[in-house]
Amino acid sequence: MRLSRYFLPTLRENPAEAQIVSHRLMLRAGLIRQSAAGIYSWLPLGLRVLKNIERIVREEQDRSGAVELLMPTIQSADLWRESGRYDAYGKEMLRITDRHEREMLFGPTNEELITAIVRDSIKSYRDLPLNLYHIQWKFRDEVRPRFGVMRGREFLMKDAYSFDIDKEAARRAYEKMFVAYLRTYARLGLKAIPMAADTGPIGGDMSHEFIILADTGESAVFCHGDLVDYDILGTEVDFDGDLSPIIKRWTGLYAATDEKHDEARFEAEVPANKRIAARGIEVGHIFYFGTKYSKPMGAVVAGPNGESIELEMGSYGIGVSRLMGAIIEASHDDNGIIWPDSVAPFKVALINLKSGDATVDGACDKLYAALEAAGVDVLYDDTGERAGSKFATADLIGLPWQLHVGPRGLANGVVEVKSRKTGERREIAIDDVVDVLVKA
Ligand code: 5CA
Repeated sequence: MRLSRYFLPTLRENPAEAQIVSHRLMLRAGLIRQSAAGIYSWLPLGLRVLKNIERIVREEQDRSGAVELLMPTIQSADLWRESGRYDAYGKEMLRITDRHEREMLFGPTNEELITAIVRDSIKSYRDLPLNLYHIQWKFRDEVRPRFGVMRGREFLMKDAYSFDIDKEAARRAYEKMFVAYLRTYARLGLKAIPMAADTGPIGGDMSHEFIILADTGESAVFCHGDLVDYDILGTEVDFDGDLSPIIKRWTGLYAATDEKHDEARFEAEVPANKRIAARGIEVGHIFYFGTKYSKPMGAVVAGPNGESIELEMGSYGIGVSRLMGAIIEASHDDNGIIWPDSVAPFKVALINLKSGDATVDGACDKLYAALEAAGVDVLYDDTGERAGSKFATADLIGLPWQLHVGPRGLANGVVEVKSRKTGERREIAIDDVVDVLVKA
């Protein structure tokens, strides 16, 4: 992509309304714009990151055996009356009346709708287990939307719903999601710690929140320090096999959110030098709630002996749009964002240090074409801005690699490659640079 033909409205100054670094950087780097309190437009660069996060979330859901579908944003109030949550949900639910005076709502979550779909579609225990998910916009009329996409009113969530014949099968479904979540966050370049959590309006009796430690997080959390260094990507995972050793490892050490915290246990189980009492960002939340929805909604199947069995259910959420803020909180410096490779909107910022100079323009055009041909995503800064301003923009938007091309280097047959993460700069022969960046 040529920057001259792109839409990247960056801001030089810190926007006054943004209190935390991720919100400031998302506005400054031209990723989002607010359209109303807690409601954002995703500008082209932000949308590319959002799609990348979504892709990784999807790949890991699919790998674990969950199946994607897409449910609508607008739901019927009648459905929510079946579970009793229409009145219980309160002011957070955005209620809408259509032209026929029918009561509708903008979905804050989807337990009722998915339960109705499954209830009306499957009749036998042979159709189980089943885990269905979608990635869809939600609306919650939060009292205090804040911190940009961290606590939005409209936000993108991945929500999965598992249906099983008994508790044991439901526990397996829960474990699969637990491990899929660990893999998802690790691939996003994040250290997320699963912590025992409260179930709130979703309900149920087993629940974990996945927490990124960050001073700007809204939750107070407590955990054993060793959990921070646990690594899932080095572990072989067989989703059809026994996942309990992985679950035991991650739940064997103390980790709890504020609501579940037990100070006496914390002090007894965690040595003083390993105690972490910190703040965190909740990037995912999983629940097992048995028959809480299947019972009132009549979601049953015939068991092996023809008996009627209420489905055992769980639900599993990932805050897809919130994750973008969390990634930035975890990965930035004074100059801007530092995207992990896996979600970066482009891999390379190609910077023409002297636009208008025929030799430099020619070399940049060639490199741009060669990189694109090699499958490398490049944002080519071909604008007439000064070099200093181009460097600042490249640092702000945080692409993993910068390729600086100027007359002095070209005279010696070299270009400069800079790593955004380490700041390290290397001169590389112009003929080798495409290869180097493909492999980087
Ligand atoms: N139905 C269940 C699981 S599918 C559910 O709704 N769970 S939840 O309420 O915990 O939300 C799931 C995830 O969505 C949270 O862990 C959080 O990462 C994200 N989330 C929740 N509220 C917001 C919000 N207002 N803004 C941004 N992300 C949010």
